[in-house]
Amino acid sequence: MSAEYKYDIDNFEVSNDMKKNFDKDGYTLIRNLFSKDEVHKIEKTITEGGMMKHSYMLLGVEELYHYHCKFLIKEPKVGGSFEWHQDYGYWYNYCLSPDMLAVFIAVDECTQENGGLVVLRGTHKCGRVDHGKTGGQQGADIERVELLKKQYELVNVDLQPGDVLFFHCNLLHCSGPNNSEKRRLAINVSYNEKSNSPVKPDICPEYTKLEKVSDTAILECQNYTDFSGKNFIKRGDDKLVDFADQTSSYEKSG
Ligand SMILES: O=C(O)CCC(=O)C(=O)O
Repeated sequence: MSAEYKYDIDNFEVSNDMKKNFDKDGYTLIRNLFSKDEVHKIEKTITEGGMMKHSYMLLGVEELYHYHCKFLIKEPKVGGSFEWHQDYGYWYNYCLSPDMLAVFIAVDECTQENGGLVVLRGTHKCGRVDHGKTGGQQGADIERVELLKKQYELVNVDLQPGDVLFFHCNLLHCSGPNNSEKRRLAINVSYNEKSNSPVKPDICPEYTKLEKVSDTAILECQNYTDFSGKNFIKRGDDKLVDFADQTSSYEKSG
């Protein structure tokens, strides 16, 4: 496992050591980046604020902007595996450089038991692998993944609520099904570099200045239900809709 860091709100900065680890392994794990109270508020916004109707079953150096964000829910016993893939395997269709990053935030415990992440440490250095249909999803070329598995370490990334994994868009990763009794809720936030804005029409936004908020913004926020101004991807036909414009097909039983 790569080095892990623990968040301390009064004394935390991105160190050279963290950057070095990210360059070497393709990811950096920050434990407890979100406190219990923050995680509780995030969870409440997703599960009680009405966002669930937008869910669907799963079948550094430059200025960054928010590319998109998804909440990833694996209900107990419903499966929800992700095939081996690189995020840039898809984003390549719109953005010319792999100068992009994913930030995986555990809202529930995300362990191997309930479909947590598995990464192939260091594979962000291998370039983009071809992606095609695998098991009903877009996944990385299986033959190449099998070869890479012989040379790169497979790491189970088990996260507790509030832990955050920052990972490079070319890092190969996957996750198994949730066969357990525990729900697995996470948020994956992606960032892109300013100069790497999509060059083709994309449902994800072009460069838009990212306004930083304070470290206490989540705790101060009292809005769980107003998503005005936010767009959601419409299930199935890759179109953007606003919050009201989606009929719920979220089924707890899967
Ligand atoms: O939620 C998961 O288990 C994996 C998500 C993932 O790999 C992705 O969103 O790219």
